[in-house]
Amino acid sequence: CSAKPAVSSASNLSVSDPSTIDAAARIGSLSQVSGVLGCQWGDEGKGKLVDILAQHFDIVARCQGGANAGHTIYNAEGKKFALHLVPSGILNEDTLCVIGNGVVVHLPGLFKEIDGLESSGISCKGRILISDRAHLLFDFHQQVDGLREAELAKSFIGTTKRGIGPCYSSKVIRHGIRVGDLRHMDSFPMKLDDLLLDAASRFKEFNYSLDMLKKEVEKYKRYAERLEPYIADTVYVMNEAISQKKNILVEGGQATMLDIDFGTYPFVTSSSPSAGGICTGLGISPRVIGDLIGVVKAYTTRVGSGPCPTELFGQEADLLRSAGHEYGTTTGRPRRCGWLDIVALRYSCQINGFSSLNLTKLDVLSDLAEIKLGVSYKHVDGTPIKTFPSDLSVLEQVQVEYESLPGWKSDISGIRNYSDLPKAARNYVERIEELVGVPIHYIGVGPGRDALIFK
Ligand code: 2SA
Ligand code: GDP
Ligand code: MG
Repeated sequence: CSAKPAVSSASNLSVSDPSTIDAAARIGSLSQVSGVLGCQWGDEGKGKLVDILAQHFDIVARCQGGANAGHTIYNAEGKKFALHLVPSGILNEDTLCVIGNGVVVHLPGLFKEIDGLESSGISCKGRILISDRAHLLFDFHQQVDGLREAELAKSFIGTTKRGIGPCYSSKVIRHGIRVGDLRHMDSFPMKLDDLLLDAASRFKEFNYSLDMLKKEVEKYKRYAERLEPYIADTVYVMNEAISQKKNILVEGGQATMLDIDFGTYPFVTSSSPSAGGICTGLGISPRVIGDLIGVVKAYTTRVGSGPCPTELFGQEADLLRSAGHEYGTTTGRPRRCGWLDIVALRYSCQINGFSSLNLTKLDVLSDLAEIKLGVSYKHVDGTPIKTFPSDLSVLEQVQVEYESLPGWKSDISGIRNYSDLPKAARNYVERIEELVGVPIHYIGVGPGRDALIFK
């Protein structure tokens, strides 16, 4: 598979230095079905890359997660958009956005997002399709998320309280209500009643009344009408698009280290943000997936609880947080910050088989005299650890061995050609490539659409 032939609309990404790869050539060589996935604990800047690449893809599809995601993107005029459920392809008017079966959909949130986009002049009608197989996330799921976090007390997960875990629980226990069920409003009240009674029997703080059910049913009757034009059998849509040689870009939410299977369980999300989630969340074969781009921040951030071996504290962490504006896009929570963790990155590359990486926020490190890379882990007794530990008690106590590299101490945010980066910055990029064995093809030097170096 090869993506759409070279792309004239890449003019805002044009590159003049012949020693640097042409943006159009780089993007044009991507496979017909490609994916952008997070390598770390989320917020790597996936949305920005998806928005840039979307100009060259017919479809951008979300396959997992829900409104816990927060993808910040800027349009050509520099206007900021924070997307949660709507795929980051929405700013490109020729791109169709698909919300796949693996996503959990909170309709009040989705409509709010659509209304916000439409009031900014972004048309959504006919440009967003939602799988009839996707599960509905209700307000009560959000309430249960909060109750469960409170119950966990000190060992809380630090969820976004967007109801993600409870909704996937309803799905997995085969109790969930799907988007397609909105076409059968006769049986909807009974199904919702079952779910609410279940929550009430589990949490004494959950106040359930018939009045509550009635109000919710009335609300969903209206939503069902409004949603109808958006509902589709997206498995069919995706597979038809593939056979018609349309180009599809899959946008991952969260990231590999938050994966329900491969992340730092139980401090993870409840979906599969790694490569496997593309197939289960969209109903497409692994045989059609070509390029997978891993997005990795030049340092580490994590929001919520759980181990983060290279975490920094005090002034060092504050410096990164303020330089990188590291606050949650959905909840505004301050993100924990640390050095880039090569052990976790290597593990992430192994699981996903990335064909290339996008190193983001390199500009954020510009003021530092010295930059560290966490290159290996050791047990407290000094014995080396060869793999990324699944055992949290081991992970929480690992000793990280660091390699130190000189900083470049200059502003790189205006640079667009790789060869124009200071030598120390190129050394940092190339050392990461060497340590993980995956080429870095994209380097972020600012939040804007144009602030991307193609390598
Ligand atoms: P949840 O809500 O059940 O998925 O939370 C479980 C864990 O997954 C983490 N998680 C995230 N981590 C980083 N970014 C996310 N999206 C927002 C953003 C987060 C925000 O873009 O900034 O605004 O706070 C995201 N979504 C889930 C979460 O922190 C838990 O550790
Ligand atoms: P996502 O969830 O992976 O899409 O990332 P978020 O949008 O939650 O967080 C990434 C933040 O970094 C956003 O505010 C982006 O605008 C910003 N960003 C992305 N790439 C870069 C970059 O290369 N440099 C800088 N300074 N900011 C960036
Ligand atoms: Mg985010």
